[in-house]
Amino acid sequence: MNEQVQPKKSNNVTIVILVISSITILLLGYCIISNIKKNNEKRKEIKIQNAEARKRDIIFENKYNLIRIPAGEFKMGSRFRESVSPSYPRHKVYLDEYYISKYEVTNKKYCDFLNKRGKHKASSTHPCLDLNDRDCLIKKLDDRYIPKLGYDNYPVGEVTWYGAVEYCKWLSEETGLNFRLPTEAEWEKACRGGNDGRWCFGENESLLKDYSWYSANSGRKTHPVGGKKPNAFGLYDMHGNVAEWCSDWWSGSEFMPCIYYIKSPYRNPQGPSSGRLRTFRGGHCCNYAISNSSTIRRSNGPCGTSPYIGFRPVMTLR
Ligand SMILES: [Ca+2]
Ligand SMILES: [Ca+2]
Repeated sequence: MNEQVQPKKSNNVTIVILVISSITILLLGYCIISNIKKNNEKRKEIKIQNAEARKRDIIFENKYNLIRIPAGEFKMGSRFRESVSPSYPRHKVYLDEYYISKYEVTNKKYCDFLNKRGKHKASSTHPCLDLNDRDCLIKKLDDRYIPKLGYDNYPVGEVTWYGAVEYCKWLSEETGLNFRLPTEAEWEKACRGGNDGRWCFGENESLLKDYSWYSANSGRKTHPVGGKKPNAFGLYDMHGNVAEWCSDWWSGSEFMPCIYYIKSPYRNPQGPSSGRLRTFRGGHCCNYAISNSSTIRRSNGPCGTSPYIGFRPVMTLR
């Protein structure tokens, strides 16, 4: 009797093991397949997002001359203490994504703004533009602001910091997008175009004439925007032509390290919280090569004007 029961028991155990193994294999298979499915869906979603972002970038570039600067880290400031500007010490900075204008703002665009506004005052005390300066390339004729003959496509100069800020506010209202002046960090990252050197193309000074209107080739005059080579991001005249207002209060004094650079926050630095002067960057058509570098920093009172200080806006999606 016993001899017959023994094989039946072992058969049952085998069946149970087989059933459990099959269920485990089925479950494992299900997990693997659903994981592959999920990964494929994620990849598809990223692909769609990237395609949409590319489409958006093309629209922004074609419609508003904006170039996207991807989020990420860069090294800000000069490697060495230099006598030309307090751009030391070099420090790491992380910036969120932003868009920046391919060109300096022109007299023609600035006239569009002034004509919509109907006056060249930012407030009762702050002018947008030093219209009475004979160097100003914009004039008022029969209540209309127009560029002086032949200067439509030249960068606007004689513009105050307030005038640059007001233009960005107007552009935001016109387009429904969020325009403002760049921070110094945004300006410098855009200027470098991924290059750690003195200029956007590296250290070879003889190449500067291809990228910049500066003392050696400008005749001490500004020139139409976009006339030289763009940097690696596709931005024109970051070195020279007109220097460009930034949003930051000024920190620094000649021959000294920049105090703000020593304690600058790592993420999206906005500059000192208060001050007397505003920063402008990039050098201009009368500056020597060394003063047209990616790190050159200067300052002026927010109501100060010069034919050689203009600006370009940035735009952020958030
Ligand atoms: Ca410039
Ligand atoms: Ca002036």
